[in-house]
Order: sequence, then C-alpha cells, then structure tokens
Amino acid sequence: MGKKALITGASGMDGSNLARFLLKKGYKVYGIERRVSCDSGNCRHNRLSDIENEIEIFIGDIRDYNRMFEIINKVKPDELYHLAALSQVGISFKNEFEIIDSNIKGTVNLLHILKNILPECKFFHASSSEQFGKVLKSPQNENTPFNPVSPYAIGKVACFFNVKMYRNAYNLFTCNSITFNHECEHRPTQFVTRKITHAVAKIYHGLQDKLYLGNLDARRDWGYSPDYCRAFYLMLQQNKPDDYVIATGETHSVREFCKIAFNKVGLNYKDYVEVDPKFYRPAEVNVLTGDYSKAKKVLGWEPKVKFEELISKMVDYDLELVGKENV
Ligand code: F7E
Repeated sequence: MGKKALITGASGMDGSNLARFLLKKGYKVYGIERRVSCDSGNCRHNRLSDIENEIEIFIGDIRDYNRMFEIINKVKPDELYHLAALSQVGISFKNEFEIIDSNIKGTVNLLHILKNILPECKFFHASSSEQFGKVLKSPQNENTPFNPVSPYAIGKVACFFNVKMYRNAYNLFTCNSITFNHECEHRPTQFVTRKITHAVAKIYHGLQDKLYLGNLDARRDWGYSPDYCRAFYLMLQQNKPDDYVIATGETHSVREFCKIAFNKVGLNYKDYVEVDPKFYRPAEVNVLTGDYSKAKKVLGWEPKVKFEELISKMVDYDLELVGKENV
C-alpha cells in the first residue's frame, strides 16, 4: 500500500495542488478543511472538484486540539503537510488574535499531537519569506536573520521556531519551507497577482473600468504553486529534516506585474490602474528575493515556471473564466 499523507488546508491553493501531486505519486491522500461557504467565483471546493472522489476530507479546525487528535489518530499518516493558516498579510493587521489562535496554536497543536501519539510521522510546515520583513540582507537564504513587520510574519516566525524546536528537542522529522510568494490560476483574488489578472480579464471583456491597487513599487519573488508543492514533497523524502528557502531568485515589482499582464491583452496598465491608499499596509515589506541554492543542491529542486510564464498562465485562465461567465 502507498504512503498516507494528511494535508491541512487541503482545499486551499497549495493544498489542492499538493493533493493532486501526491495522488500521482501513489499516495492515499486525506485532507482537513474548515467548513467554509463559497464566495462568488472563488469557491474553495472547486479547487478539489477534479479529485474529490480520490481524496478523503475531514472537517475540522486546527485550533481544536481534540478534533485534530481524533483525525491524526484515525488516519495515522506517514506525512503531515501543514498548510492551513490565515495567509493574508494585510488582513493580519486587523486579526492579531486569530494569528495567535489559528497560525501559532494550530501549529503547536499538531506538533504536540505528533510528539505524543505519532512521532514517526514526517511533518512539513509552510513558513514564509515575510519572516524576513524589512530585510537585513539580500538575497535571503536560510541564514538571513528574520525581521518581521506584520502580525502574520511574527506568527510565522513563532511557528518556524516551534517546528525547529520539536525537531531538535524531541527528534521529530519536522521541516519548514521558507516559501516566497507563489501563485497559480486558482489564487484567491485577495492577493495582488490574481486581483490583477482577474481585473485584466474583466477590463478586456468590458466588465470593469479601473483597477485600484496599493503599493505598486513593492517587489516580490513570485513563483508557481505546483513547483513549490513539489519542493514540499521533496523535503520530506530526505534522510534528515531541515529548513529550505523555496523561491525563484528573481524580484519584480507590482507595477511590472501590471505592465506585463495588461500588455498580454494589448492594453496599457497606466490607462486602468489607480492607487487607492486603502490598500496600503500599516507596515510594508518593500523587497524580497530568495536564494534557493540549498534546495537546488540538497533536494535537486528548481522552479520551472518563472515570472512572465506565471503571468501568462494566470491571464489566459482568467480570460477564459471571465469569457465563460460573460456568455
Ligand atoms: O501582496 C502589494 C502588497 O497580498 C504582495 C501570502 O501568500 O506571500 C503572500 O503575501 C504585494 C504587497 O502577498 C495590492 O502591499 C499592492 O507588497 O499578494 P500579496 P503578500 O502579502 O506578499 C507570502 C510569502 C505569504 O506567506 C503570504 O501568506 O503587493 N499590493 N496593491 C497589494 N496587495 C494586495 N493583496 N492587494 C492590493 O491591492
């Protein structure tokens, strides 16, 4: 029988991409998700619709220790991929306590349960490049000090060190990816990349006039979610647990993203994009660039899809989606 993988946040962007990847590898895949309602055009369950008969979903909240205990004890996974989190940095400024309850407590709940009942289970946690915050060195690698500036990033730093502590203190096989921004066609529109590509499609189809954004000069290292899910899997296949930067090594501004995305449909972003200060954050991370040389050397991992191809894929998807909705 193939290995068993349990994924928290299974219906999210990474969760669904990882589930699809692990199924192809012959895993029996189980997911945990909170019961959530669909918002328009962005239904989380849609992301699993093509594989819904191949995976088993448990409803549960990572904040609920007893429910997590029950699920882990029932599934007894070989590998646990912990992806569930409040992941919107901007929103985290208004939700400090949810960061503590969901992101930090949720992570510690899972680690504590594994230590007590399933110490042989390998554990993956999605840490974040936001932990580098106001960067102290560029590009950022596994040795770059953290300097977080948002509740989200501070919470991820706490999770990162808990994952490391359970590895060192209790000998669990626990890994962090220090994951830089990564996107795909199913990224929620709350994140800037999909907000842009979805707007490009709507403007192209005559359904929207303007796109209002925040800081156009923020620079990020944007990769492709399926590429990053492959790295998550590889991390758990090593002999030794460790932490790895997962990135593309390129940095681009939100403005460059707009330029290329609008260009794809023959439009000039300057005619459509306007800045609305309401999308600015109380504290911004200006520039991130990842150095993934450790992942390349140890895992043999490299990103396949880079900036322009990522934008093309997302714009093409949204043009088709909005085109269909418009019929
Ligand atoms: O913002 C700027 C915004 O919300 C990117 C999450 O997956 O990656 C993601 O976090 C940049 C920021 O992603 C708008 O100020 C401008 O500088 O797409 P984002 P994020 O905050 O970088 C990291 C690695 C994670 O771990 C997170 O979970 O774009 N920006 N105008 C805007 N951002 C948004 N959302 N909306 C705007 O209108």
